[in-house]
Amino acid sequence: MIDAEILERHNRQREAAHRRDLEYLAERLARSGIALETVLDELAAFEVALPTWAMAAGGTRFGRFPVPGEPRTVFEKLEDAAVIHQLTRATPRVSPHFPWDVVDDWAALRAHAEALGLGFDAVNSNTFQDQPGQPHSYKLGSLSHADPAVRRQAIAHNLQVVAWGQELGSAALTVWLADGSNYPGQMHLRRSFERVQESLAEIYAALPEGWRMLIEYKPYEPAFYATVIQDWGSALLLAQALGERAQCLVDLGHHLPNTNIELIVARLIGVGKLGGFHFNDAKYGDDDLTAGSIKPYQLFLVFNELVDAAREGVPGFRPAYMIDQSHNVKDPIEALLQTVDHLQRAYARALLVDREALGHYQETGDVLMAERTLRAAFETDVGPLVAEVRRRRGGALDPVLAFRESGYRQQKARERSTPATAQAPGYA
Ligand code: PSV
Ligand code: MN
Repeated sequence: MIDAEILERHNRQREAAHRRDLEYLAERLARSGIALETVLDELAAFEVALPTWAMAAGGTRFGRFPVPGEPRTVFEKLEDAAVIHQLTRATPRVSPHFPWDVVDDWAALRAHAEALGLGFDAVNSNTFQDQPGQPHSYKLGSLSHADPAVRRQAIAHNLQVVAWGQELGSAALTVWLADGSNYPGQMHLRRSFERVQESLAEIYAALPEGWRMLIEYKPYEPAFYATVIQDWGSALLLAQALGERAQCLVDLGHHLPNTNIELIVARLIGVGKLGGFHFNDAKYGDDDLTAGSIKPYQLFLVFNELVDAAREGVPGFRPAYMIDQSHNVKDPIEALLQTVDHLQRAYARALLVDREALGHYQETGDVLMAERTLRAAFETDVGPLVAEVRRRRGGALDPVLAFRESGYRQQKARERSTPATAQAPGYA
């Protein structure tokens, strides 16, 4: 964790300027009939889970460039996650990925997290890589594999992941499959989907009380011709066939260019099947870039749908917010601090949308004014709002700068000897 003194000094030095910025914003919002305190309360409720797999440098299939002092174990990943939560006060949970995060002593891991003020979000299974010693290969699929023995192995892994998740106090299983085909004719398109459904049904039937299953979709990679759970339609078919506790997970990078993601979000909300998000951003495909770094307007429009649903009180609406990024060139901790800030800004802007006016313009067909209402919120500088929420909860006015001032990375570089591997870690 970062020394409380350093954090206090950081905030003290910026406090006067921050207060002036906030007062100006409060006055502007008041003119539009928006109460600052209401927005601050809503914004303070926003939480997003950190992915354990994004705490160390990611990589591409060409190489990986480790960051000095990056975490080597899940215990160290939690230490870094705790720093992110300390500075943002918005990331109280981490989402583990198995078997990457398997430990011998689950009670010790849970206690370690608790001591750091952290809990666990959805657990992720991995049937996209072969593990040492496993009898069957996932080269040609896992839950969809033509061979029932491979499917049984993949089902057993998912059940094992749920059991580990129970040890940690998690309540959701995220399933992402690399299953698919690289060439036409490789796989029976209809039957492979049926087999996934049957396999998922077995896992679903064994879910503990109170657990949800989140089904992720992805149009391509590593299967380049046809993935089995290709799109939100496929994920929705599965979720609907499985039952109430199965929902869809929207990973922002898992869409072909120009897909209208906010529309997908609206559709899933409409049928009660929006289970959660993997936030990131992309220019071309599954780029795993910092959320909001490429298409901030799209991120805002997604949050606009979320706020709209929350305000309306759509029954059963409680999406799990998670980050899924690969930090190939940025310091992972800094990138995550920046990500949380971007997410909070998108959310804050969505909170500022004048929904009554928007509804009126939609009803009366005033296209220009409807769009202008959205843009007015999007163009508001909400930086002071987000900073104020952090300050009130004991976080940093500027988390990235506070992190740099703390010297945490340099300290960890001395303490943790990083294995200088240039090996690609697989898909992120
Ligand atoms: C696949 O690209 C993915 O988005 C899935 O969520 C995986 O679990 C994650 O990345 C990490 O590999
Ligand atoms: Mn994902």
